[in-house]
Amino acid sequence: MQEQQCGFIGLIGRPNVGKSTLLNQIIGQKISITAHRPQTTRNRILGIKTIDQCQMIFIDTPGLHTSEKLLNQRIVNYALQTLQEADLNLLLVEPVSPNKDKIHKEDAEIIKHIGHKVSQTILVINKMDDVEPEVVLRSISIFNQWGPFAEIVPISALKTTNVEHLIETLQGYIPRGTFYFENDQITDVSERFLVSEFVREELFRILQQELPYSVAVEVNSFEETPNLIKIHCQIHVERNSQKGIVIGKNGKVLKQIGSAARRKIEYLLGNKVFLSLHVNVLKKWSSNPQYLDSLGLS
Ligand SMILES: Nc1nc2c(ncn2[C@@H]2O[C@H](COP(=O)(O)OP(=O)(O)OP(=O)(O)O)[C@@H](O)[C@H]2O)c(=O)[nH]1
Ligand SMILES: [Mg+2]
Repeated sequence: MQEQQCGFIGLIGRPNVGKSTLLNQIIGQKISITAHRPQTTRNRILGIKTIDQCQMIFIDTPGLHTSEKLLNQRIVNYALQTLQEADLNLLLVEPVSPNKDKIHKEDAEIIKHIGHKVSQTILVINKMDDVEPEVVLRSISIFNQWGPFAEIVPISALKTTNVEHLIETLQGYIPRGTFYFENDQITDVSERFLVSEFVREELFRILQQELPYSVAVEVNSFEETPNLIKIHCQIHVERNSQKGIVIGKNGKVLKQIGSAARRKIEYLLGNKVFLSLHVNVLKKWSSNPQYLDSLGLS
C-alpha cells in the first residue's frame, strides 16, 4: 500500500487578497466567510482536503496587518503563529499593478517575517482574472527577486483558474505521515461556529463602513428537533447607536440579515432552520481581554 502523507499548509497574506475564497474553492464548500472588505477572517479555520493517500490540512488565517487595537493584535498573532507551525505556507498576493515596479509594502513585511522559511513557501499570485497576462508575467519576475520561493503559481481563486494545478503541486510538498482526520472530514470548526460566522458575513454584506468591525456574533442555543433546528444568536455591538443601526427602522435591517443568514445556514445543515437574532450592547468588547477570550478570540 502507498504510504500516507499528511501536512499543515498555512494560508497567509495581507487582508483581502483572497485567502478564504481560495480555501472554500479547494474544499468545495463554504467554511470560511469572505467579504469585499479587508479583515474579514478573525480566527484560524482548518479546511481539510484528502486525495487518495494525501491529507492536506489548510489553515486559513486573518490577513496580516499592523494595528494598535487589541482585537487586531490578537488576530495577527494567529497568523504569525501559523507561519511558524505549518509544514508549508501559501503566501497569497495580488499582481503588481502595471504602474508600479515594487511589491506592496505589507507583502514585503510579510516576506521578511517568513525569513528562512521562504524556501518552504509557495507564492500564489491571486486575482489573475483581474489583469492582462503580461502583468502576471511581470509580477512573477518582480516577486522572484524576493525569493527563492519553492514555487510561484498564478491563479484566480474566484474563477478557479489553475487551482487544480496548485493542489497537485502542493501534494509534492506534503511530508509522510498518518492522517490526523477522517477521509471525509472537511473542517475542525463546529457547526455552531459556522452559524455565527454566516451571520457575521451578512453583517459585513449589509452594513456600511466600519460597523462590521465592531460586531461579534455568539450562538446562545442550538436546539435540534427532527424537522427544525432552532438557533438563537446574540449580535454584540459596542454602542447604543450601533444597536439602532443593526436593527434598522421597524427591525428591517435585522430581518434582512436574519433571512439571508438563515438560507445559508439551512444549506449548511441540510435542514429547516428557525433563526432568532438579538442585538446586545457589550461596551468596548473589542478592547477587553476577557470578552475576547469568551468570544473565542484568545
Ligand atoms: N477578481 C478576483 N477577486 C477575488 C479573487 N479571489 C478573491 N477575490 C475577492 O477578494 C475579496 C476578498 O476575498 P477574501 O477571500 O475574503 O479575502 P481574505 O484574504 O480571506 O481576506 P481577510 O480575511 O480579510 O484577510 C472578495 O471580494 C473576493 O470575492 C480572484 O481570484 N479574483
Ligand atoms: Mg479571510
